[in-house]
Amino acid sequence: MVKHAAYFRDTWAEINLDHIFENVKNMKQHIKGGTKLFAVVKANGYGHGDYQVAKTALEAGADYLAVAFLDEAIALREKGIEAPILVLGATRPEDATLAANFNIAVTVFHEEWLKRAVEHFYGEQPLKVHIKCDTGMGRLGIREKDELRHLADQLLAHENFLFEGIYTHFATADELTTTFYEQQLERFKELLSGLDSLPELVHCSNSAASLRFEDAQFNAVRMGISMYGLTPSQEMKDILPFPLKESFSLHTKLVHVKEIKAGDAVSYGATYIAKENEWIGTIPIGYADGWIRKLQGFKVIVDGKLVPIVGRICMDQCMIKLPSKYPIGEKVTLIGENNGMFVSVDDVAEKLETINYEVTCMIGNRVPRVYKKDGKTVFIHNPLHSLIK
Ligand code: PMH
Repeated sequence: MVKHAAYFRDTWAEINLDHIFENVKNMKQHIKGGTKLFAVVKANGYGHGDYQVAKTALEAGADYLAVAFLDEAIALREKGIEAPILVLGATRPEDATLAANFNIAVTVFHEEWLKRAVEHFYGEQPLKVHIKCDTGMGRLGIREKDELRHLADQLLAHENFLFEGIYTHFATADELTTTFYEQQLERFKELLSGLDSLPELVHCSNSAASLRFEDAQFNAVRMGISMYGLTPSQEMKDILPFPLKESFSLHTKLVHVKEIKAGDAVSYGATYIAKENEWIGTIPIGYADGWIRKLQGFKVIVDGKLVPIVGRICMDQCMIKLPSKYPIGEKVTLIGENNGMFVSVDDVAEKLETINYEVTCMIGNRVPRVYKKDGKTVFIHNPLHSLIK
């Protein structure tokens, strides 16, 4: 029988599950005893893979999962995740029954939603609901105390709805100046003070606040970026209470190596012209994988050396200038470690004038995820096909 590889192009992202495990464990130890931890695995686990990250986070002590949309929650259920899941974004009231039947908690932030959900509801078990308060983010959430109180009363009056949690989200917890953060926290406390009783879960801290502020922990925190080993902001890099271990790396291999002459051009637009005889390597990754054209000129690692991407990045390939002739099949690292040299997610973010969050989310699903534990491959996820493995 022919044994197939799980993917047939030598470009892959490696996800270090031990690092995710350690980051969650460290956060669990860092927060107050008894505080629940939500592992935020929306957007395919910030590009790392929803299922493997969720499983690892739960093993490391996470109590609850959070995603952005109902589809993401259902996807986790279909993959066998039984832990509680909260949808942080908007869910259609018509889909309340579906959420309840999958035992997925949803976020509610206006009364009209509840009215319509009640009309449509025929779930076999009650729907768990968290109320979202807008204390300054200006995104989703109730802003007024009276409105909150009224919504909470309505929720409590319906036996099909279980008022399980209340939360808000910080806009600036990752900034060294804390004025706006403090205003939001005060606003949240003020809103809570209007309720006769609090639900089981009160939560407002993202990674930044969980790492920095004990007074915002209430009885649960929501850990996203730091679970993946990335700092919530560059400002926070020097004040982290424990080291975060980066878990995402990106690799490919040389598929063509050639010597071009002085004056020869490389790639679309013929914008790169060799100044002398140069060794050019072609790597099979391009903008369709999320390695976008703005990364032209950025450095990748070959044999522990930083080498530049030359010429325009194509849809599926790009070219690099090698210091000398290298064999086809030589490993090229775009993010992560290669022979003692390291390019971090933050380095890529800096080049792209963006944040680390965006970088790992950008690497598309054409790039298979290879999961590592104790240095060994434990799972390969390639959503393109199932010829395995
Ligand atoms: N809670 C909510 C409601 C969120 O939107 C996010 C991240 C988190 C928790 C986790 O935050 P952390 O990754 O900083 O720990 N949401 C987003 C977002 O909407 N854009 O970037 C991050």
